[in-house]
Amino acid sequence: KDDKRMYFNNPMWPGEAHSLEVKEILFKERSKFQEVLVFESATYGKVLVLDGILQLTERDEFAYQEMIAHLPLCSIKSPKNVLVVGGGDGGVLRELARHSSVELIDICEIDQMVIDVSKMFFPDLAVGFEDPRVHLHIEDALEFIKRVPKGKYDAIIVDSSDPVGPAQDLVEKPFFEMIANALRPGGVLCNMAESMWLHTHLINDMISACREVFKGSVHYAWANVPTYPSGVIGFILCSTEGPPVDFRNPVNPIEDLEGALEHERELRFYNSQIHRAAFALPSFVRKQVSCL
Ligand code: AAT
Repeated sequence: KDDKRMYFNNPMWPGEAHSLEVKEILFKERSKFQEVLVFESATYGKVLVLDGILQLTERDEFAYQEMIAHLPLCSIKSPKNVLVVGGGDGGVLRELARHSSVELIDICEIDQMVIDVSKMFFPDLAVGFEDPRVHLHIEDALEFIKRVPKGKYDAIIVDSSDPVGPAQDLVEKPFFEMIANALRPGGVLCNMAESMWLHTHLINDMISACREVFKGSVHYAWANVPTYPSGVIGFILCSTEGPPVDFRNPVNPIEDLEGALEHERELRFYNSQIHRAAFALPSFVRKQVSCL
């Protein structure tokens, strides 16, 4: 009975759980912010778990990292300055490296232990930190963002954990206001935005807050990632007032970017067709999620 209670009591997805067979626990420690766990699974490679919530597996991480990075960066011409919030594993940085127009990548991750663990167990993701354009800031993003000069970034990617724990404030309007301030006119935000099967309420709240703050456009896109709850994950894409951004049609197609496809790691999920398709929403979502 206790096992059952433990298994099904996550507030983000009560009453359901997805299992992976554990072959071996490789790392388990409590950082200042969360419990960090890495295990070798039977069929998905190594898995990173924070506070009991799966963050990535070696087998399907590319779908999430490619989408959260390229949806925003392929929606504007020649992005130069980019901020990543969270993303301490380095996977998003690895994807940003494909964009040769990018000159500066700031990353603000709250937990040094996530970075250390990624360097130890996920070298294919942590490789992202080796790019000389990357500048690492270990801090709560809520504090970091306050000091960013107005209009500094062309794109901001919020690759943060679910809003229970240290990422709680990152889905609220005050944070979005600071993000909008940190973006140039016509700059873009791509924010991890949960599952349309499980979190319509949260998605609705995030979209309404974004609509109030971002005077350009606000859209929802999604991708399937088998090991995230319900097998899908969404993204909110917003632009600030300025040159209009039509997220649904990539103006900076990845196929035309020099070096992006010939990179030593090939793209395994994202392409321009997937980009366009990601904005097509099932009817129940169009009905339940307001203002899309
Ligand atoms: N690319 C892997 C996916 C993640 S990792 C989320 C990261 O956000 C974690 O490393 C966590 O330490 C960091 N983080 C959480 N709160 C903050 C904060 N306030 N400031 C800076 N970084 C933060 C996300 C997976 C999504 C899972 C969907 N269910």
